[in-house]
Amino acid sequence: MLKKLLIANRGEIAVRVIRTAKALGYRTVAIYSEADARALHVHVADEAVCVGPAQVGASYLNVDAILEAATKTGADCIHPGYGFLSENAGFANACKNAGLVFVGPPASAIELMGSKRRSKIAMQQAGVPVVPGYEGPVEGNTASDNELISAAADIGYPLMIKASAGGGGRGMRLVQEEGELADNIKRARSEAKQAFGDGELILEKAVIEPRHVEIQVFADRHGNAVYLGERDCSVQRRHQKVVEEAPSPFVTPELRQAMGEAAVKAALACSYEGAGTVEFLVGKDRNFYFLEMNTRLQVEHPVTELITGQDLVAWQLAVAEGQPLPLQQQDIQLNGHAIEVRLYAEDPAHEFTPQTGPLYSFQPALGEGLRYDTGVRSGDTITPHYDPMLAKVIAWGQNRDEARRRLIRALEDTTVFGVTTNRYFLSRIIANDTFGAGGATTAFLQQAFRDDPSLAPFSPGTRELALAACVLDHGISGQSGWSNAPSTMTPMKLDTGDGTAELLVRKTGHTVSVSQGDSHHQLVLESLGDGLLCIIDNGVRHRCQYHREGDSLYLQAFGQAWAVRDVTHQPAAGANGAGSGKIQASMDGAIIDVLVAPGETVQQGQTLVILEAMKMEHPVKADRDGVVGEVLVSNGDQVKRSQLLVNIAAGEAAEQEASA
Ligand code: MV4
Repeated sequence: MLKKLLIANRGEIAVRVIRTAKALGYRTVAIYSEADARALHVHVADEAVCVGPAQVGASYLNVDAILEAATKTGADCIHPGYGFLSENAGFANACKNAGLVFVGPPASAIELMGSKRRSKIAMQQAGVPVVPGYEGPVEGNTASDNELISAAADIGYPLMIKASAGGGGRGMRLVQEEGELADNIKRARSEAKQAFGDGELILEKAVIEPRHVEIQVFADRHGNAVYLGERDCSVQRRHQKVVEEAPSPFVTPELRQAMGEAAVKAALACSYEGAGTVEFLVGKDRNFYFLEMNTRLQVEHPVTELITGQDLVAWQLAVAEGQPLPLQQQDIQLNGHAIEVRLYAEDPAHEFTPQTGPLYSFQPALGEGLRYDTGVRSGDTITPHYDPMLAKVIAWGQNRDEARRRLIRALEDTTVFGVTTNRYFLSRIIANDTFGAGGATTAFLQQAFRDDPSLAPFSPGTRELALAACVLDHGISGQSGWSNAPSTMTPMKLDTGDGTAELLVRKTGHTVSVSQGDSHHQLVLESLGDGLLCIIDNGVRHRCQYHREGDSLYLQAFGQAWAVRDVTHQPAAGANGAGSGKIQASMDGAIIDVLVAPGETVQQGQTLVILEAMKMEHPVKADRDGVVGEVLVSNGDQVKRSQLLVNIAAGEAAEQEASA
């Protein structure tokens, strides 16, 4: 019988695990980095131990400090969550050696599934369908370039080269024809050596426009294994999952059973224990192929929980205690449909750049069939140290359309003020016709969704600016009531992020008339208070939510969110809205490309360097026209947020313009 669980993770998954552990009567211990001292997961745990400074490597990956925290608090088991140490065989072993129960599979299973080459060979031997390809000799050495080249002739094209140690799309290359093969093998090998310290490669026939369907499995130490249906995670962006749902709209009952039985075979073949996910590619013809097995509880486990009515963390703890699985296969029933989206602090209009800063207000919209898994609350700060996921928003319905409608509603009513989010992007995906018809493959976002308006910056129009002016005007005048005497036209300047809007505002009683050049809009303000207000626009009442923070105003209405800063009383900005030319890093990261040199003439908006942060590439752009002065970084440099990267001086052209 286990009594005290240490959660070796942070954020929403730590909170999620603690919730079930407490419900089952465990005492809970959180760990945290210095940056997370006030985080929600620390707050909800019974006890918490600091395991080091903000950097991931120095805290949430610090095995010695984590084991010491367990010893010090008397924990008898460790839940690794996902990411961090969750699929680290060395950590699973270290727990065991320290007399602690690792809530997860045996180290041997983690290790096997960490190798594409070895896992594919093992799965093939167990009778699990794998993508036709070449894994090299069963025993012994890694395949040489020449062995791979001769194997490719039998596989045919297009084919994929994959790093054996890779995963989640890393170390993967698509080869269209024989002429491109040798060169790609060389590059893939050196990249894999660089990235994973292991140049081992495999080849696979490419499955065209596949769906990503994964099976949730569970196994206990008594030799039982079951599957709990599938999750469809086809909607991805650069190998990051965006939407996950269960069941898959593409999977028939027959296919579900066949895939489920194959996944159970996979678990039994590696003496699995606990929660696991077997990933498959599914072709248009509904053939399915083993891809990899994830030996952890996954981010998207809630959709499986909602359609099975089971608590997977409770199952994990039961299995870790040595109990048999709570249910047998015939007792596992699927009910209704669940869809999850990952709500991120990121900017879809600027290559999904992660956003950092204060989260002034976060109000999840609760309601029938809705679940939020989150690790943040109003008042927290989103830091550059970790993944900027704010919450998983999960909707359940009797059927897929009901789940979709509830999820769209939840996204529309959720407010996040302070950081830009992908909220609108997510609701547009769920509302999309191709997605609605169940037709989204892994190519969906790149194909059907490329020109969606949610990928462009939202420019508030006169109606949106009039609403902002109403709220700001009320605040500035500091009146508690409204005067019916007509006021004079008041000029107002609002910084909308991509320019300054100049408005004329006239207030008469509750009616506000706003002019922006030739454009006019009249609104009636019905009530105001506590961040919620009602406005009447052309006879229709609209709900509006807002948050005021100094000169800044964050707004959400008409299905959109936007922010303005009141700059009415501030001196004018530089000409053409040009910046200072001092280009800084917007977040901590690594420089992976430098595209300009000193003396080069650049234009506002031109990409200067590429910054890699949180597994994504971010172009850093010129904020003015001019000539590059200094370039203060080079390829491979680690940089801190706000660090100066490039200096741009006003060039000849810019000077001439200014003097003209
Ligand atoms: C493939 C494939 C097509 N054929 N393998 C990408 C992530 C990694 N887990 C495997 N991936 C793929 N492997 C063969 N033989 C296409 C992908 C793929 C993909 C897979 C799942 C979800 C999204 C994807 C997006 C692009 C490519």
